[in-house]
Parts: sequence; C-alpha cells; structure tokens
Amino acid sequence: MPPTATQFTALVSSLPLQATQGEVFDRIASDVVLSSSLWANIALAGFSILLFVAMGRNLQSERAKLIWVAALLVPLVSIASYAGLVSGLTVGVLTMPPGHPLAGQEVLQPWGRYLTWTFSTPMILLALGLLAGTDRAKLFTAVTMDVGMCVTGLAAALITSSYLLRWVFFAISCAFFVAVLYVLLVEWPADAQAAGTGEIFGTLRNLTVVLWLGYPILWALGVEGFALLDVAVTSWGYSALDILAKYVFAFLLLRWVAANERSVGGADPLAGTTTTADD
Ligand code: RET
Repeated sequence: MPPTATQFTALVSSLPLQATQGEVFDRIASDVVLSSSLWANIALAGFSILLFVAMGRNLQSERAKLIWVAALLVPLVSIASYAGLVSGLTVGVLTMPPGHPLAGQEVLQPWGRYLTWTFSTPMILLALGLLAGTDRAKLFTAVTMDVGMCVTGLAAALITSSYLLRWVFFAISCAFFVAVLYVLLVEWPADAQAAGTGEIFGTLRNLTVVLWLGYPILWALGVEGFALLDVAVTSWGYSALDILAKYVFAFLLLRWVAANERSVGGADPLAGTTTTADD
C-alpha cells in the first residue's frame, strides 16, 4: 500500500539532507546566535578582501605575489562558504545514529564548512610554505594531506549510518592532520631558517598550529561528536577560530610581506631554499 501524505512527509523529513532549503534557511534565520555566527564572517571576509587587495597592490616579485594571491583567496573562499551556509544551500538536517548522544534526533549540519575548508586551508599552507621557501615535494605533501583531512572530516560529519564510523573517519582525518602538523613543526621551520624568514614563519606557524588544533576539539565537543555544545555555540566556535586562523593570519602575513618583500623575492617561487639562495 502506498504511504499516506502524512506518512510520506514523516518519511522524507527523516531522511538526511532532505529538508528543503527554505526550511533550513528559516531555521538558521530564526536563530540569532547561529545566524550572527555566519553573518559576522561574511562581513569580515568582505572587509578583508578589500583590505588585502589594497595591501598587495605594489608587490613586485613573483613569490610575494603568489603569497598575496593565496592569502587573498582565503577570504574569497570564506565569503562564498558563509553565503552558502546562510542561504541553507550547504546546511543539511541529519538524524543522528544510535549511540550518538542525540540519537534519533534531527540536527542541523552546516557541512559546507568542511567542504570549503578543502579550498581555503590549502591556500593558508601554500602561503606559509612559500614564506618558508620550501620545495615542491613538501608543499605537495602538506596540501594533499590537508585536503585528505578536510574530505574525511566532511565524511565524519555526514555519516548517519553508524556512530562508530563517524569516529573512524574522525580518526582518519586526525591522521592526515598529524602529517600536516609534521610539515609545519619539523620540515618548514628549518626551511624558513635557511630562507631568512624564520621569525615571521615561527609566529604564523604557532598561530596556525594552536588555532587549527581547536577545530578537531570543537568537532569532538560539538553536535558532530559528544554533543556537549549545541549547534549555534559550535558554529560560533568555528566562526571565531576562522576569524583568527584566516583573516588575522592573512593580515599578519601580508603586512610582513609588504614590508619585507626583498626577503621573500626569489625568481622561482617553488625552487626550494637551496636554489633561491643563489638567485
Ligand atoms: C575536523 C574533524 C576531523 C578531525 C580533524 C579536523 C580538523 C580540521 C581543521 C580545520 C581547519 C580549518 C581552517 C579553516 C580556514 O578556512 C575536520 C574538524 C583533524 C584543522 C583553518
């Protein structure tokens, strides 16, 4: 017997990602804490784009320009990311699996965040790697491990079939993250020292490592993991981390590059420290 209209509505609304965009949009708009966490970033990303364009307009060397474009792409990706979230396009409604603290309940899942990190975080690493004067192999390692971290983090957030598998993907994502941390903490400091950018690299590396560690912690404490924090608070947590890890990071980087262009100017931006020292 085909389902009645009421049964059908109940069935559809219990399926993940099946709430209409309009419904999700209304739910976000009616939650002041949640929507302000998104709009604050749209405003800051817009401001950062204008500021960064102005800061980089006089750069001459190829490496400095590459760092600038990478830094500029961070708020550009961000504004698109947050516009996607606020519109409801990249926010789903998930029913959590048995075992999860909110098992059987429908929760809003702003999965677009994880998707767009796949594009923004490689830009942060590209800028840092260029600043450190690293080579292609290490840059490739950092960026691919980082993309692995974001994509498996997205999987962890979207799995509704098994609570265990959410954590399995969380662990896989953490393993990728360890590789990124290794490059940041072990490989690049030595490169930056050799390239003469050790001090600023050290500052930005510390900022990055400390803030990036906040993301998996928030995932574990938020609705995705142990659900100790609600959706709006989790969203503000990510937004606050984003403000520091993206706009403040990129601002400090660009300010330094604009004032010290000679220190980062090499003919081949990805030649590694040995070659660029001879340029
Ligand atoms: C997830 C959950 C799974 C485990 C790990 C994570 C790490 C995320 C990080 C995100 C950084 C994002 C930034 C965005 C700026 O645009 C995916 C939360 C390790 C480190 C800096």
